[in-house]
Amino acid sequence: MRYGGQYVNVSTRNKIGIIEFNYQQKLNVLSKVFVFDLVRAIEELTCPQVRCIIMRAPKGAGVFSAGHDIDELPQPGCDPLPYDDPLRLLVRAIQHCPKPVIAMVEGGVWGGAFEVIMATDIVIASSTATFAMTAANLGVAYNLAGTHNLMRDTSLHIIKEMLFNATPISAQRAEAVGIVNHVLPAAQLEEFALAMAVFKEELRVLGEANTLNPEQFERIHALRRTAYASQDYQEGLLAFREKRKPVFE
Ligand code: LCV
Repeated sequence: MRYGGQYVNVSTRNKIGIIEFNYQQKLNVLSKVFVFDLVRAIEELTCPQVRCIIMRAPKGAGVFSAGHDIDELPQPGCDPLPYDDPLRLLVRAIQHCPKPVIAMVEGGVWGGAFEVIMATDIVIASSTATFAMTAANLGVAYNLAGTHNLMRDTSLHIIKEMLFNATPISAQRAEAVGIVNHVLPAAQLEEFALAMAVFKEELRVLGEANTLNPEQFERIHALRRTAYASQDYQEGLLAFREKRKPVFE
């Protein structure tokens, strides 16, 4: 049984659905077109014949995903990362998928892609994988819903360190702090991930039990709009395109 869109290769093996990224030409950045194919693949694999879903980059990938497509980031002054932003759509599709989703990680995981793998149920990484939250390099705060998810899913100290430093941590460090379930040599990754297939909806609903009140939400959103309207955000985008370190005010 094979599905697939232009940017994903989807197959099934022993009742396990495998979504392999096919967007290396842009380092698997979470562009609208790529996310559309990923979400559709998850929907198509949410069927009786499939017990569990694995998401992966191609074998040997140096970059699992370079995160949000910076070319598609909101322009200054408009609401940052609205509800229907591709990154938000993909995270919700994974969280709401009734099948267990395993992230099988080789290569670097950057920015929004880190939240994507944290939205999955189990993370298995090769020993050379790395994980980085790099919003600070663009002069912005990571998006509100994403930060809330990460604070719920990871140690607050670790998330603060990753957000403040905006530099990659190793697979070994990620395993030690509970971000990654297992670290294996790349050659053993596929066999291990396939062997691990697993109840989910109850844990998802309970995990979302704590909420923000409207005033708290508005206050945080006002702060975020300030960041996105800032000169630093402009400088962050420009520095990235000019391949130089940003000089923030
Ligand atoms: C568009 C890209 C990207 C990219 N978008 O190859 O976390 S938040 O809040 O910031 C959130 C909004 C978010 O997720 O933002 C994105 C966070 N991602 C990053 O900070 C990763 C940025 N990319 C890199 O650091 C490097 O590209 C890595 C280390 C991933 C790969 O380095 P490498 O030397 O192998 P290049 O840097 O040369 O990139 C190859 C091409 O991909 C583009 C990049 O601009 C370059 O394009 P050109 O060949 O046209 O110069 N590219 C890389 N990442 N996220 N485009």
